[in-house]
Amino acid sequence: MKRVIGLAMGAALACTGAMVAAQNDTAPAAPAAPAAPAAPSANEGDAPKPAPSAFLPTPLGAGPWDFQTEKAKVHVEVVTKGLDRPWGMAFLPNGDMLVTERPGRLRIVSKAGVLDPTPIAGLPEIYNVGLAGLMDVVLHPDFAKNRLIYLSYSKVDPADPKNSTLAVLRAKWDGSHQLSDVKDIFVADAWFGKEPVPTRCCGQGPVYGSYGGRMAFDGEGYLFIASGERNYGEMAQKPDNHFGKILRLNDDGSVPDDNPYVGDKDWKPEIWTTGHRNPTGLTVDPDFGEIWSTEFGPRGGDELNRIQRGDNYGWMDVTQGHHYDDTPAKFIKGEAGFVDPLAVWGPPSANPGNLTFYHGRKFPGWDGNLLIAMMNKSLVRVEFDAKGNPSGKQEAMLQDLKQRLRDVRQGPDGNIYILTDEKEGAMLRLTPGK
Ligand SMILES: [Ca+2]
Repeated sequence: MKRVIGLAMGAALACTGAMVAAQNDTAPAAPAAPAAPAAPSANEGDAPKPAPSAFLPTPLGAGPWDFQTEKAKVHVEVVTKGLDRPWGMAFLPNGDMLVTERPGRLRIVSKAGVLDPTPIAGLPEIYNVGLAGLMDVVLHPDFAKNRLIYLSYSKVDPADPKNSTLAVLRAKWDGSHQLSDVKDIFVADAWFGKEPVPTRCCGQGPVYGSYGGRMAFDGEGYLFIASGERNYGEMAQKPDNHFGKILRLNDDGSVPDDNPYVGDKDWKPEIWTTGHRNPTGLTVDPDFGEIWSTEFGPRGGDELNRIQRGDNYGWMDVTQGHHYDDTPAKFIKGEAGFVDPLAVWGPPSANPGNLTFYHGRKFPGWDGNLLIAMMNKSLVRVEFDAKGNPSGKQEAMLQDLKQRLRDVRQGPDGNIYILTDEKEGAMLRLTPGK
């Protein structure tokens, strides 16, 4: 099954350019953001200071809200407020949820929607300057038996408070307010920020951004980690580091023997794919086992990619976005040796967060579609063609909420859960409307 699909998709890649062009036409309408005076700090779509009005947060309100979308009626309700920049969520076997907050807290939200006021203790020191902080949470595939969880975060260099990197810890959590057996199973060789900061091209952003940080287990129990290029794009094409790479590890952090570059002394063995900018979306299609990722382009050039073993996704040689200082991109698309995105947005940027495949019948017409949480304040639904590629048909939804959307997941109840990337952040639940 997988092989057949793989072949079909390989053939389909040949016409990627045309599809991308088509999708540009149907890209969701993003608010026409005024050019930010401090453009590089607008990485990840965060508000520059002073903030133009388009970037100011809008209070969510109490809800609920009902929307008639193209194919389905959607009822949106607040599960909980009181979350500070929530970044990732994981559903527990009993229906409760773990939620990360970027400043460095791990919270419990009960199945009934009650936010436990006491964060779970036992996290290491977390670097939370700028867009750094605590990022994703995932459960071990055998969590019900072994109680292991994984957290991605930005780790500070004990010897230099300006130097940081992406790290992943594994811990045991017994359901209390305390983690145990906390251990880094991966620390990216992507330390950056110490002075003197190397000279970089193209007006790249601050040294405390672009960590990536999203994680996902595939059906075979391998842990995939999206590692950002830290606004040091010159490193993303170099194989001897973890800047701008997607990585594949065993559940204990060791390197699987069949990773593509194992045994090649020029490459870090954890590397699965290379040439990424800031991938903050990563998911596994439960039907086909494929891995999909979103990543931030520079100004525009945000991407949706199917992540395949050993491929090179281009950054920073190939991009359909604009560099912040208007340096022309070296290559745009169709370059030999590089994989082009299957959908691309902007400029203006859509700022994609996490993504998930929806499977079910609660939302008519959505089965098999991708849902992408966008920080341009929309939930984008991506349709597919018969070959399993994005068809070019997209729908942007939930814009009326005016919330930056960071994470989207399908819950065990078949409903859709969203985290808003706001200081006054919330978890939302989408159920079928009437
Ligand atoms: Ca790319």
